[in-house]
Amino acid sequence: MPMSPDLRETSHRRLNPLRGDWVVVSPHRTQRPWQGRREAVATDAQPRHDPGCYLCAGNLRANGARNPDYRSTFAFDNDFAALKSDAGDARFEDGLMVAEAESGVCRVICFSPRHDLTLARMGPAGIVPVVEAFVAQARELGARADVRSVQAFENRGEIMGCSNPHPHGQVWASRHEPNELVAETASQAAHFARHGRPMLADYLARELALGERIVFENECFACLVPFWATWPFETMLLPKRPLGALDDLDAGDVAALAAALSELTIRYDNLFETSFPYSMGFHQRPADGAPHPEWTLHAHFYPPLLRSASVKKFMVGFEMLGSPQRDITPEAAAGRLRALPATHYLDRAAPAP
Ligand code: H2U
Ligand code: ZN
Repeated sequence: MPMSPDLRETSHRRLNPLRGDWVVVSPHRTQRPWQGRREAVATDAQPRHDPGCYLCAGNLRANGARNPDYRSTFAFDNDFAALKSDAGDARFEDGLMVAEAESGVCRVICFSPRHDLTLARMGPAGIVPVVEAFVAQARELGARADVRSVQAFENRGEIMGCSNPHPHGQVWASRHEPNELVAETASQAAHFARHGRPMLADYLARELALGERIVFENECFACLVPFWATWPFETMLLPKRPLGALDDLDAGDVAALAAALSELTIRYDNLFETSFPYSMGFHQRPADGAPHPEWTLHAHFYPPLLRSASVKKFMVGFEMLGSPQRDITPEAAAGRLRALPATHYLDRAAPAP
């Protein structure tokens, strides 16, 4: 059943069934004038190799280790790892104050030796080794007895606090499931117990039938703006066949996922004709050896930009203290992303003079 026209024009709230919470949607509010903060837009052209970059091939890192002369991707243990594997088993409990040791492994993955590239500029074939590196890391770390959950992610752009423009991502493997994963495991398990089917497979089937929040699809993956999206141009990548973890991808899935990552990041760059910032990451089943048929591998993209390269969305006030809120509807955001060209704006032929 299509959504009632009333909800398209008036304030309402939408359930996020993955997290089990709500987002407030205010479609009537998009005309609000903006006199607030504009972000500086980083437009510096980057060199192919930066002698001062700690991620470029052959360079020294901050702790004195030297990167090899790598030609494709390169993974290393984070020199300032947030989680250490030798954290021990200590536990403290005093009423409401509870603490316990948390252990893990943090790695950095350079996507390319080229300092000046981003996923949006690497092309599908160039992204295949990046997906393969995420898969290899997730497989290796997920097989460890002291790891229960593996997060593979990319934090892109100065506005997101990314420390270096060199294309890179991270993998954090931890003894405990992090908060977001605990919530997603619980909601997917509850759906599976009730319906006998994975929640996100049911969700994608419905979205493909409706079409209005689909941005694009290829043979193995679909990209959509979730019905419950919080960030203005938030998207998810979902597999069309049952996949529970990066470990389950075959060669065809890897190629299709690389193509989807390429197309999405190009569309994002085209949205405001800027190198588009975001935090993205893959969510996958717990690495506890159980089959977890309830789980569907997926990627979330959380971009901060709202209406231009220089105006970002702030999650403050009611959103920090109450619930997140959005103005542009998920349907309108999907429509805008869908209408954009799939060719990068920097590759489009300049108009004849
Ligand atoms: P971000 O750009 O998302 O901050 O990630 C860069 C990571 O690289 C960060 O976690 C690590 C930082 O700890 N790093 C090293 O491991 N070695 C270095 O020489 C510098 C940065
Ligand atoms: Zn570099």
